[in-house]
Amino acid sequence: MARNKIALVGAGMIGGTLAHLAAMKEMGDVVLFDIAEGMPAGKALDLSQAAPVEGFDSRLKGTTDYADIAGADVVIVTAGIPRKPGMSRDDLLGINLKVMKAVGEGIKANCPDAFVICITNPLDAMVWALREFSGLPHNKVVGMAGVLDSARFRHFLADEFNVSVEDVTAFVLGGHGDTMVPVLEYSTVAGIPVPDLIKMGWSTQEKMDAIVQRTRSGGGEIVALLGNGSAYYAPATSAIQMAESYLKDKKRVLPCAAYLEGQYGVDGLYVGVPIVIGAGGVERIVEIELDEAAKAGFQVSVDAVEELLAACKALDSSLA
Ligand code: A3D
Repeated sequence: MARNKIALVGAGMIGGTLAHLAAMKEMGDVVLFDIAEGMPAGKALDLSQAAPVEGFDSRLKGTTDYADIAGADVVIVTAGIPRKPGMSRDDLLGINLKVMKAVGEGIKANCPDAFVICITNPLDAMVWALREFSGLPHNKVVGMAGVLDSARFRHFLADEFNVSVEDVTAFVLGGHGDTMVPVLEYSTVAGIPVPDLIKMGWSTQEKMDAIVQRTRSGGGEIVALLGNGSAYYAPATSAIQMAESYLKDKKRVLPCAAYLEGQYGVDGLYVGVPIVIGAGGVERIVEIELDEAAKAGFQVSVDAVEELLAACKALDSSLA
């Protein structure tokens, strides 16, 4: 059986970390594509030289030629520019939209059967644009944000409750950004919902509210600390979890930006919701009953995504 092929479009901070993780997990052979000359080949060579020490047999190649991503089973897209301190994700729109056009066309020409995971920000708009430019079916193009946002939420909750991160599940809906909706009622420690834990005296509503707020601005906190760029370890690991669920047909239930066609009252947008990822790509969209507060929060998020799509359409007439 041939090895899987994983193409990473964008070989920067997240792209390099993705290559390292994919190789260490022997998920398949890895192609690092970037427009920067030399850099993807340098990273591929460096990682290949880690192989004898770690004992992984993935083959790694760096390239500036789209032909090298031909036949990829999974494509993870980080091409574009990240945030600098003081920038919002939306400030990236104009530049990254043009990048999505080039990447979408590259995917369409070389690996139209791939499962595509977009990470480039502003996420919910870029995944939509990438799908439009690539012409791939909606169930084969998803955005990574919810796995990361809920991992941030889980980390803060585990820290507050002083329990293992493994026993904390968290639920985050909506767009990636300040309008995301962490849902406490569906966030648990070993199955016990957070509101019950508050009743049990494990924490207070005030502390939970502060954690929700810190989760919403979790990316910005790291941007401010790094001073030059945005988070990359946790974003990479989150996308790898999604890729593994597809390649191994694990059918994980993961929060991702998925294309909605009527679910949650939304039609024709990519928004963060729980989905099942298996060999068929997005195999199911999990539609849960939301209370009034979560519904209102979700709507704010949907409105923000709609605004970004309108901006994309204004910038590129082929999207209108
Ligand atoms: P960075 O290290 O700058 O890497 C981006 C790479 O893209 C660079 O190596 C560029 O040379 C390359 N690139 C630019 N234009 C093209 C092109 N047309 N084709 C191919 N490659 C190109 O950034 P990063 O890896 O830190 O972040 C990548 C993206 O992910 C940014 O847009 C971030 O905002 C975004 N991001 C998203 C999340 C989410 O949770 C959604 C989290 C963190 C970062």
